Order: sequence, then structure tokens, then C-alpha cells
Amino acid sequence: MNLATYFLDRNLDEGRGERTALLCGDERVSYAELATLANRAGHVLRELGVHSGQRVLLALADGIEFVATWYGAQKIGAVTAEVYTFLRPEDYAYYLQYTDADVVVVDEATLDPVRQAMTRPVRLLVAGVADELLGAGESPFWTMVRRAPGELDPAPVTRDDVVIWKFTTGSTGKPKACVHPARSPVESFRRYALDVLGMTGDDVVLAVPKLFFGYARDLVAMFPFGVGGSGIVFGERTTPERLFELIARHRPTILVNVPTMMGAMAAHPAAASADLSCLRLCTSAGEALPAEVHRRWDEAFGVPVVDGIGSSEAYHIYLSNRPGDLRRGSLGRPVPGYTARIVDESGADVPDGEIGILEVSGPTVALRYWRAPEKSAETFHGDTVRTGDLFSRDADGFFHHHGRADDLLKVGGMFVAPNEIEDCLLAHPDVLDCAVVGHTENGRTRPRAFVVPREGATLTAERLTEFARERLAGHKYPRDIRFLDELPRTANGKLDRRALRTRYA
Ligand code: 3SK
Repeated sequence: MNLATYFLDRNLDEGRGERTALLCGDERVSYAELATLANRAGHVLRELGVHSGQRVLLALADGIEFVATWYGAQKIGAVTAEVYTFLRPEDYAYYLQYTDADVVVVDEATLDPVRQAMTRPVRLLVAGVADELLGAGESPFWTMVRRAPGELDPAPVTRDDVVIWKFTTGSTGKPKACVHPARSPVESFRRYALDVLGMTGDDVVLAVPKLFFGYARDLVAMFPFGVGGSGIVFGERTTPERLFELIARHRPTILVNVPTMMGAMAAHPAAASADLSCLRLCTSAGEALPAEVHRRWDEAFGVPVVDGIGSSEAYHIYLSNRPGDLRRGSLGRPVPGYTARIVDESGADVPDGEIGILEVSGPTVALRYWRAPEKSAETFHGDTVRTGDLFSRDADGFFHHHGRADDLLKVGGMFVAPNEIEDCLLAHPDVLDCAVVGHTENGRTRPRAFVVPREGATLTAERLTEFARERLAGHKYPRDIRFLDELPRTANGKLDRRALRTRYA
């Protein structure tokens, strides 16, 4: 189960070598070209000393280099781990130490911080920097790739061999790697991409998050390849304007999205004239999509939203709505092959309609966290992962998210889910985005709301408090409302509640 053979080379064997694998700016890369590039990159990694089972760290912007190197590493049986491209040297130092990688693939943005992070000799494979600017231990990507052979035999890999590390977002501590065997992406492709999304060779996929987030990497540069479809990659920052432009240019059929960007696209002045008719669906994940943002999206674009939830621990999406069977405000039902239980603190199932903690079992659950035996034992139990997310299930079997168990607030002795207050505030027409965290003073915890108003809105804290007071129980409505231009988010687009509790306190 070599992933390069399974997802990429199969297109050559099945007569799809000339079909488009990647669209990147003006470049169109066929499967035959990408497979050759990946083979060359695999040779280069071997030349730099990478061997089967060894980790290769990718700190690369989205582009052809990213995808070719990723498959090159897979082809030689190495383990791929991707990190964000805008980190500080101390963050890269953490990843270098944690992964023990001897080879890191970098580009013009990450070369310097990674250089500064190094406390031991590490070979750098560098894309996008002139050869003459490189020093000892630094190899030019394209010069080496061009002179490497285009043929490469795949390393033998079984479905149980570890080949992928997926980092958790680290919003509650240092990022940890979820260690995945080759079967995780293959099973996720079959069950989510094929069975839920109905992906075919006619699909062209564009993603809002960058490829270092597995949600996007798999949906752009892995799952479509399994059926001969295409992925769109672009190195620039994702903005609503850029998305409208890429949609007009490449006419994707699937947009891989996150809730904040869906809100921002729907509220954008260009929304009314944007033609999104090429999209057969828009996925939403990373965070639960508030029903109000879903409504605004529907009103602006009418493109069906397939809202779901996934995690690095479960590899990819395990609960999802289905095209043609969607319920606003719900994260859908288990993806085929997965079971989801909602349990109380003793581990007993809670009845439908009641809130408990979600446990998910399925074929793609990680083997463990790297070097975190206690946390692994808490989280992973065979093929079951304890998610720490609060859910209820309705009578039709749809799952509803109520936030993270550790984000619950205890106000006046009663539990309050921040997302209930957030949903209420979002219903105000002048609120674009918002988040609620607890603020404790003199031993009393109160909800504190951070609100991003719509452009041009003349919203006041008093008016919004009044709006919430009319709709929420007395202990829930926030008396403490603060306005921000945007909410702090992790690189994967998830709300950074820790930053709100600390930096904005
Ligand atoms: O939301 C996540 O954390 C996630 C992680 C991996 C794959 C897919 C998703 C949605």
C-alpha cells in the first residue's frame, strides 16, 4: 500500500497519464508529469540520506514542489510530516527536535527561520532560492530534481506501516503528531471521498486551508488522484477575493472550506456578482458551521454545504452531512465504516437529545501520539478515539455539536456552552463573527463575548447585550462584550480560544 503507487501511479496504469493532476497558476501538470517529478524527488531525498521509515519534514508553501516532494517521500517509504510556513525559529526548533528529521524541505519563506532553528546538522532541500545563495548542507531543489532519474521502484509498504504524521493544532499545548499507517488515507478516501462526497474523475478541487492542514492536503492532492480528478494549488494567502478569482479561472467542482471563510465570502461585496455555479458542493470542517453562517452562505450562493467534523486523531472526516441529505446546524451522521457513540462520564450511552462526549470508532484512527504515552492512553482505545467534543444526537440520527468539553463554562453553578451564546449573537444581522470565553474575577466566572461587526455596522455593546438578554437565560447573556477586527485563529482556521483567554484578557 505505497501511497504514491495507490494514489498517483495508478493513473498511469489505468490510462489517465495525460489527465490533469494539478492546476497551479498557468501551469497544468499531468499525472505522467507529476509521477515523474515525484520519482525524481524520491531519488533526491534518498541521495540526501532519507531511508524507509524515516521522517521528512516539509515546511513548504503550496505548490508543485510540495506535492512532488510529498509523493517522492512516500514512494521511498519515508514518513511525511508537514508544518506551517510562517513559524518562528523557536517553533521550528521544536518540530526539528520532536520529529528527529535529518532532512527538511524548505522554501524562501522558511529557509531562514529553519536555519536559525538548527542545533544539529540537518540537510535542507531548498525550493525557490537561487543555488548560489545556498550554503553547506543546503541542496537546491530544482537543480537536483532535474538531474535525478524519472523512474523509481516503490518501497514495499503494508497497510499497517506508519507513513503519515498529522499534527494536532496545539491549541492546548505543544502540537503532537498523530501517527498513521498507510491504511488511514486509503480508508478515508474510500469512505469519505467516494461514499460521502461521490468524488469522480470529473472533480476539480480547490481548498481554503493550505496543504499543511491534512483536511486540505488530502482533499486536494490525494483523494481526487484516486479517481483521476484534479487539485488546484496556489501559494498566496487565501482571501475571499483570491477565491472568487480562482473559481472564475479554474471552475472547480468542490470547494473545501472552513466556517470563517464561508462567513467572509458571503458578506463580501463581490459575493453578489461571483459566479459559483461550477461548484457542485462546498465542504465545511475544522469547526462546526453555525446555522446562521450556513443560512447566509445559502442565501448568497446556494451551493450545497456538506458540513462535517474530522480530526488528526481520526485521520479525516468521520461525521458528515451528505449531498442531498443536509441538515443546517448539524454535523450529519457517521461516515460509512465509522460508529459514533455519545457517552457520559462513566462511559454509558446517553439517550438521544442529551449532551455527552463523542467517541468515534473506525478504520482510520491513529495508532498513538508520538512520544506522549499518557495522553495516547487517554485518547486512543484500539480503533476508538475519545474526541473531547460535546454532542447530542437527534431522533433522525443527526449529530449536533455543543463545543469542546474543556470549553464549557460554569456560570453561577450552571454549565453553559459558549456556542449557544455565540449562535445567539450571530443571529444579530450586524455580527459577522463572534466567540465567547469565560472570564473569572473574584472567583466568579462570566461569559465574555468577542464580536467582529459587519463592515459599516454601528453596533454598540449595549444594543447587543439587550439583543442577547431578550433571547437567553439570565446567567447566559454576556454583559461583557468587546469588539475586534477579527478573531484570533490557528493556522488551520480554528478559533484560538486560548489566545482570547490570555492575549485579549
Ligand atoms: O478539523 C480537523 O482537525 C481535521 C483534521 C484532519 C482532517 C480533517 C479535519 C477536518
